[in-house]
Amino acid sequence: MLELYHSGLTTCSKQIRLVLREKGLDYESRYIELWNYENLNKDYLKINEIGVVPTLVHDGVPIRNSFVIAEYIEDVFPEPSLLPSTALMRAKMRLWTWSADDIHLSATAVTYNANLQGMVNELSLEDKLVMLDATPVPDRRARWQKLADGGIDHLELDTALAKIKWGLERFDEALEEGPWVCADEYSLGDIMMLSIVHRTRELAPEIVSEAVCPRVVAWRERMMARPAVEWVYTPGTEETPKRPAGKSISGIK
Ligand SMILES: N[C@@H](CCC(=O)N[C@@H](CS)C(=O)NCC(=O)O)C(=O)O
Repeated sequence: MLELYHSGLTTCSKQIRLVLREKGLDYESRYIELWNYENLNKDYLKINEIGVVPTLVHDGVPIRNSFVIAEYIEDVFPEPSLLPSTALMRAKMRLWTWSADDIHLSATAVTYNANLQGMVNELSLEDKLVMLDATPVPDRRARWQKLADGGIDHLELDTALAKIKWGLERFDEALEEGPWVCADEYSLGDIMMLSIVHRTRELAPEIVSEAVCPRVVAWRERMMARPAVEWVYTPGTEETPKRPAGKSISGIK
């Protein structure tokens, strides 16, 4: 049995939901509410020790990290293939599945600043301390600490946006052979990068533009026309709980 711990339309959850959808695989959906830090609950940390989504549990065994999960699914369920047929193209694909994770780290700083600062401000000092104490990975804890202390500074945000733009310019070059990142073979590289491009459009739409990365703009339209992509990226197609009214730490306890 496949169980997917995810949070619906968050960047890394969409990556794995799309791999599963493209493969036509059924799974038990286990929703993790990030809004109240359910991802930091002790039970969840037993299957994902860094406290993030997604986690795939296959016959009781947890696999974490979207980059790793995507390859695992491909290994165990090879049809239809999302792996290019030559070693060189597989190397290219992995450069972009890895780059998606790398660019995502920069996107996270911008997301925290845009969407989560206000929510952290709502927590009491006591709740902030509980949340920081429950965050297991030092650099993630430091980022939450910055929010608790009033915000991520401009230099860090500007650097993160510059890194995302630089990454998408490189991705634009990688699409030269098109229509997909591995020429005519649709692969995990396309799937993992789509959610990064999608998130960038929400955070900094000027980056995903004709002026900066025209091939990425056209590729994104091709991607969105795929039935599996349309299903995964449309809000409400997968049942998700209603978002709680405000940020709280009720999920940790
Ligand atoms: N791709 C990495 C990163 C996962 C990640 O950062 N997930 C975000 C959602 S896209 C998350 O769970 N954030 C919760 C938090 O930062 O507290 C992985 O799969 O381990």
